[in-house]
Amino acid sequence: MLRFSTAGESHGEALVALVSGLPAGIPFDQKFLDRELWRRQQGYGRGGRMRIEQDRAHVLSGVRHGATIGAPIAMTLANKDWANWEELLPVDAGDPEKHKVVASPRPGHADLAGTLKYDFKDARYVLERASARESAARVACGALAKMLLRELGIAVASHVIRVGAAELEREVSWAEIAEVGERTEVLLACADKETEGRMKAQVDAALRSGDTVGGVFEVMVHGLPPGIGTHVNWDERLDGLLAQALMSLQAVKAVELGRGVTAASSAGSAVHDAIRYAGPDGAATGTSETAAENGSFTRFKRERNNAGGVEGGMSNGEDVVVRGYLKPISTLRKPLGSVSFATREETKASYERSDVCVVPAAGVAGEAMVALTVARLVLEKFGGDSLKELQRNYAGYREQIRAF
Ligand code: EPS
Repeated sequence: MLRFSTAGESHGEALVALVSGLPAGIPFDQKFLDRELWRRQQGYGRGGRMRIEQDRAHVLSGVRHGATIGAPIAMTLANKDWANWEELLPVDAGDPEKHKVVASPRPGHADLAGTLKYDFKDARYVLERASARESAARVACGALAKMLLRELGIAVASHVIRVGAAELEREVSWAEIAEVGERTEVLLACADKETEGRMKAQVDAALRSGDTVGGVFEVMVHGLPPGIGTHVNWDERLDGLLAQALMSLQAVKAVELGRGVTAASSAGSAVHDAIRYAGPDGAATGTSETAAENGSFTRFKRERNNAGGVEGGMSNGEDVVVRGYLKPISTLRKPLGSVSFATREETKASYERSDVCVVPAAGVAGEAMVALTVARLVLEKFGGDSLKELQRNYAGYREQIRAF
């Protein structure tokens, strides 16, 4: 089974990522891995921290001579900011005078519930691990999952479709979304430039007023065959697993698959995607971009994809489309009311350096979570200790569904 875990605090020495269950023989691509980490650090509205960090994954194990060897892959990502925190957050007791105590919990952050639960007097210990800095380690794990998926012709990309009140109002193609991931300068990672300008204005307004903004990112999986995930058990459904994967990201408060939200208020005929048959020679007759490109999967076609590529807890051969809705960052320059841990008096919530908008970064972390989820299910279905064995099994299944 593909498993991954992370360790590390936001201002500790390093983040640690551990991935096990990947087959041997996957070409390892350090440049790609570091570019994924770079992408997560971009975006208009990030705080001062991103000028300090330059994330790079240092692989300790599981990769030799440029390919995976089937053994667990351990990686570290150094926190450059550690140099400024070494004395404030040491592993040993250190000097209590130097501790940077977070004395009044921030509404919306993990501060209050975490201090109550772990019996701390200082929310610092909670926020250090609750911080979205942890998502950098997930992106490193997700990059490995993408390296596997691309050997099967499966790609994952994301873009931002809403920042505050500014929303993308037109359909965009897979090619446009994939292009967002290729950019060398990232503003708000929206496929549409005009919308991106309106999104920037939302961030500027929040910056001016000492506030923060949330938004929505969309992750797409392209080239996934039908039958990944299953309807037979609740905890093996692709839709449920994607929902958990995205909801587990810091600040994500809702997840939507395809047209899930508007479907709830629409007629069935307007929601479900009619099925067509392409004929015995299998020529793709669907008009949607996905049907044309994925024509080689089966002879059954769709002309739209309101389902977001998942029906009955399984992929159906169309692009998987899943969205993460982010609440605004909870650290506010104009803080909301809170209570001092020490005096129990009402006061303002603590403030420290933070971001104003992180939707593009969350989109990259979302890609990683989706890639890890899909890779896990692909490996469960097709197995294989080596990439070659996996590819053989995969080709056999493709032949089977093509002939159906
Ligand atoms: C975060 C607060 C900020 C963000 C951080 C998440 O960090 P700092 O307090 O050091 O300025 O920049 O995000 C990252 C460090 C990152 O790599 O994404 C928080 O409180 O969650």
